[in-house]
Amino acid sequence: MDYLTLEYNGDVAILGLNRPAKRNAISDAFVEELNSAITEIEGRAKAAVIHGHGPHFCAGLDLAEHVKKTPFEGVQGSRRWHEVFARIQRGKLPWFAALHGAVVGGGLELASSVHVRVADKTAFFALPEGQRGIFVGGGASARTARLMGVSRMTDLMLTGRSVDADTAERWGIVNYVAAEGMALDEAVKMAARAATNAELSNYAIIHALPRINDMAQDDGLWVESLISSFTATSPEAEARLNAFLSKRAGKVTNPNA
Ligand code: 1HE
Repeated sequence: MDYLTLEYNGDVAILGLNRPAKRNAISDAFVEELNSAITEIEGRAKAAVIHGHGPHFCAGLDLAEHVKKTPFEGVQGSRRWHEVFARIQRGKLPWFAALHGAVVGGGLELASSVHVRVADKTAFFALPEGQRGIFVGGGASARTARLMGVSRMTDLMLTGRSVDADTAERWGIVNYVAAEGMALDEAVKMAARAATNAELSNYAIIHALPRINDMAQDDGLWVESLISSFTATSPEAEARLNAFLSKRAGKVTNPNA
């Protein structure tokens, strides 16, 4: 692989963006490699973590490649990002991101397609598309706007400002802030825990929650009841429920204990 590293820690795939000289800027070939890596990971892992090599997570779209494209090539490129990132957001596995340094433009769009984001203290977030004379094209208007809200995203895009990790956590862009250099460790630990959940539950969590969030409430409740009964009647659910009832499974812990 030219642009990625891939290793496994038990059931967790650890996928590294590996074009540090260009700040992990994403070219067409990079997107295709990501697509192939997702296929491989889905065949082997139960959870995955994405992170960036070098000083930054990702500088977004490869602007040197983009500047040479026609408008139609640009649309096709954007649609390909949508297809490949959708395989992360609505694929087989829970995905976690470990973020540091610049998480900007398409880098933030990639991070927005995973399910749980951990940023270290060095991370900063921006959508500089307006300053570059373009618009978001890797899913930010649909995904990132749902994380931070349209008003905050409009502000980021119009002003071109960056926000730090603590602000990103307050805005809902990231779920956790870790000490400098610790985001990957934390994300791998969380992914390893998620990998021990029932596969069907993880699948329902990543597929049903965002869809139900987009539905009318009454429709969402109806869909929830069907998924709830479907998952509960699986043999794995029966085994896990009986394990708890016979005191063979862990209890829920008090975070302050
Ligand atoms: C790049 C890119 C890139 C760096 N495409 N080559 N994204 C942006 O507008 C962000 C543009 N990048 C930056 O603002 C900075 O590079 C960073 C803050 C991310 C990092 O700064 P720094 O000082 O660590 O690195 P650098 O010196 O700016 O860049 C190192 C090299 O990476 C340099 O190339 P070199 O040959 O001169 O060494 C840069 O040109 C190159 N580089 N970023 C191409 N993005 C599907 S739609 C998505 C729309 C978007 O993502 S728009 C936002 C694009």
